[in-house]
Amino acid sequence: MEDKHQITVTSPLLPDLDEFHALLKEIWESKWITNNGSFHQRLEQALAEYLKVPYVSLFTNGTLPLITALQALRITGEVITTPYSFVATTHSLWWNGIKPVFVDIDPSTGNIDPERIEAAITPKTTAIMPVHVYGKPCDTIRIQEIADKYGLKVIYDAAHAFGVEVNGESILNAGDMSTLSFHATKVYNTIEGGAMVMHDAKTKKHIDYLKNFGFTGETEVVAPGINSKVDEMRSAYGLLNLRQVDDAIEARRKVAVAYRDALRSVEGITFFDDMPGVRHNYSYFPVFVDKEKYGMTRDELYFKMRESNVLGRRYFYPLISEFSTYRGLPSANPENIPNARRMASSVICLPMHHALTNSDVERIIDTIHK
Ligand code: T4K
Repeated sequence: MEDKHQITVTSPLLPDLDEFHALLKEIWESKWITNNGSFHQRLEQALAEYLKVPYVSLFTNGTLPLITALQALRITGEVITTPYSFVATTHSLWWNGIKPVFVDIDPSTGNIDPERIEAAITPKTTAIMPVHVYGKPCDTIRIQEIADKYGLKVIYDAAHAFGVEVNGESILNAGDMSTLSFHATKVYNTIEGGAMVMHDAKTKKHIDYLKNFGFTGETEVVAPGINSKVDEMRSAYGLLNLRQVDDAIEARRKVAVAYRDALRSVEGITFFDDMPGVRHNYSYFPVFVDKEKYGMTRDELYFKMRESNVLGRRYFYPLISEFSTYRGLPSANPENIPNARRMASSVICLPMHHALTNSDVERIIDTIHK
């Protein structure tokens, strides 16, 4: 009988249960379960080494470091960002009372188009918040040039960019700060989790205060902080997952190669190729459907795939600028963001994770070939 099990867009990387159990036993015996425990400290250190960055501060998800980075840098007024992302990017601005200003994307990468940033700068602009969408690196050099020229801060939403390097250097070192998501659906996960990457010890200390209500000691609070402390169980889980993340990325790379080999000849289906000098993490595999050439709309293909139990996802449709909270903003005007609209209306992210089998990949490709 034909196997039609569900193939989901992703599947979490899970540590070995016996190894995790052994660490849980250690935590139980120590009776120290949260508040900067030893596993928490070890994970921050291990991540800084793995990611080739000077400092990492763990957070309980990928949204709170965005909100906290804006607080720490005292960003106000207007921030230039992309509509082509997960809604948390723009929400972090809204939670800080900042007005998002959407700038269109570069269709060759899906990332904010640096050449359109200057036109969106006003006297109220204080920062740029780009996103390395699907883990594809933004043009960080050009963005920094513009930021320096206008005296703006740059906070990268690097939720998708775990382990991504350009010419051997971590993409997370760009800008003033970068944030990561370690959600279950990401290349590297701590179930729920996230992190902020910063350049110096002073900032790391300040951020560590902010994620602990602003406490600097038992009786002193220096800022209106938040609670985003990661517990010992998730930290131990994260240490175990870090050991297998390279194998997971390699497994993902093989899936990407198989997709590209099979889909390059399909008229009306396009995708991104690897960028020279970049260590990709293959966090997502978006394909773009041209309805004239493919003979079917994106949604027709999407629902046809679902009928075969192949559950791709339309990340990022609708655009953030189309949600009710944001669509009244002047920069949400569809005429301002034609490339983002085109991408959002043509994208399907194919299933992409470490545990896909060859027959899964064949089944997925078949649904597109048919
Ligand atoms: N910035 C960017 C650019 C982001 O993409 C995100 C999050 C953030 C910031 C914020 O970071 P976090 O605060 O979330 O850490 C997912 C994730 O919830 C979200 O983390 C992610 N981006 C976003 C792009 O996707 P959903 O609602 O699409 O996930 P869900 O629950 O539908 O899961 C998708 C598939 O994954 C399921 O069909 C099966 C599989 N799955 C999922 C979970 C949760 C599993 O197999 N096991 C699981 O436990 O949002």
